[in-house]
Amino acid sequence: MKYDHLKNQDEQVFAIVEREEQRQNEEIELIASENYVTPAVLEAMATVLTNKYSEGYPGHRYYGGNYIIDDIENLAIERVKKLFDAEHVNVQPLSGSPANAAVYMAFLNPGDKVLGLKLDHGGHLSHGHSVNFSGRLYNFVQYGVNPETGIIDMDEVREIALREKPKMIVAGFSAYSREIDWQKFKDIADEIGAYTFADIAHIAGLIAGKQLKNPVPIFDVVSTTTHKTLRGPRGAIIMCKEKYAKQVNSAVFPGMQGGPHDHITAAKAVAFGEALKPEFIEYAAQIIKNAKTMAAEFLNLGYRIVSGGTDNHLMVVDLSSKGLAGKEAEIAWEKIGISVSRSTIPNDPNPPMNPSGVRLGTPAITTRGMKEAEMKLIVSLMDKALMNKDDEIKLAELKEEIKKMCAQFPIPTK
Ligand code: DSN
Repeated sequence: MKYDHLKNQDEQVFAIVEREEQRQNEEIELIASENYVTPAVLEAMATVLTNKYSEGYPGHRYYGGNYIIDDIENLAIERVKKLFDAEHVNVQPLSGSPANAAVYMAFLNPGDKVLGLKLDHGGHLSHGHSVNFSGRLYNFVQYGVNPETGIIDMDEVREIALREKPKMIVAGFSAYSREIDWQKFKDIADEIGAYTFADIAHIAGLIAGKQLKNPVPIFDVVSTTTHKTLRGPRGAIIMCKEKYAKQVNSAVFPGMQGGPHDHITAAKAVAFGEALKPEFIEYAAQIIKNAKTMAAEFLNLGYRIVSGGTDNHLMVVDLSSKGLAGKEAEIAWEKIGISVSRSTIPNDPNPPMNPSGVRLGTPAITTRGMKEAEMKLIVSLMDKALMNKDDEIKLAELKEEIKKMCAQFPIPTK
C-alpha cells in the first residue's frame, strides 16, 4: 500500500496527507497556477536524492560523492534545452521568486531601474511591487493594461521605456489572459539597450506544448516555475543566452542559494521528459480550448471577463458585473468543492484581500481529462452557487454534483 511507512510511523501526518488527497480527488481545482503531477514525478520527489548536498554545478562541486548527481542535473538541463531551444539552463532555483531574485542579481545592481507589469494589472509581486524584495531593492517603474481593452498597450510600454530608460524590461504575468508580443518587447528594449527578461511561470507548459510563442530564443533571460502548466514538481529554472551563463549561475549559487534539491531536480527531469512527448502538445492545446470554452460560458451568463476572453489557460472574472466581490465568490465555490484564487481587476477599487475578481484556470482539470462539455457544466454549477450563495441546502446539492463529476475524472494514476 502507498505511504506504508508513513502510516505506521506517523499517523497524524499520514491522516492529514490522506485527507488532502481525498479533497483533491473529490473537488475541482481552478487555481490557474496549480496542477496534478504524474505518479512518476511524484515518485522522483520521494527518492534518496534528497539525502545529498551538491553546492556548485556538474563537474564543479564543493562536496564529494556527486558524480551520480551530476548525471541527473545534466539530464534535466539537456531536456530543457530541447524543450525551449535554450542556450544555457540553470535547473537549481527553488521556486519562482528566488529564480527572479537571482535574475535581478545577475543583471542589476541595487537601485537600478527596471520596467515591469503592475501587480493589479496582472503582474507578479516579484515584478516590482513595493512590499516585495524586487520593489525594495530595485527602482521599478511600471506599465499596465489599457483600461478599455484590458490588454497591454505596447505603445505605452514603449513611451515609458523611452522616457525612463530602464536597465531591464520584464515581460510576464500571473494574471493576464492574452498572448504577449515578445518581439515587440525585444524591439523596445533594443531601442534603449535594456536587458529583456521574460517570466513565463504561468505559460511555460503552453510554450513547451507549442501553443504559444517562445521568448527564449530572443530574450536575454527567461525564468519559469516548473509546477504550473509545465506539470512538474514545485521549483523553477532559469534559461539565458550562453554569454550570461556565468553570471546567472553565480547569482543562483553562491549568490542566492545553498545546496540544490537534487530529488526535485530528478522530478523536474521527469516532467521535462513528459513535456517532450507528443501527448503534451495535445494536453496544452486542450488546456486552451477548455479555457476559451469556460470564458465563453461566463460571458454568455453576463459576467465580465478582463480583456473579454483568453488566449491561454486563465481568465480573470470581474464579479462586480454581478454585484459581488471576489471573497464572496471564493467562499461560495469552496462550499461546493471548487477552489479559485481571488484576483484584482485592473485599477481595482477594492482592496487586495477582497478584490473585485477571481482568477480561474484550466491546467489541473485538463489533466483529469475534462473537456469542453465539462467546462460548460462547471460554469453552470458555479453560476448556480453564486445565485444561491446563502442557501446551504442548494450548495450541498451542488457539492454532490461536483463530487460525482470528479469521480468520473479521477486524477491520473499513470
Ligand atoms: N502564486 C503564484 C500564482 O498563483 O500565480 C505566483 O506566485
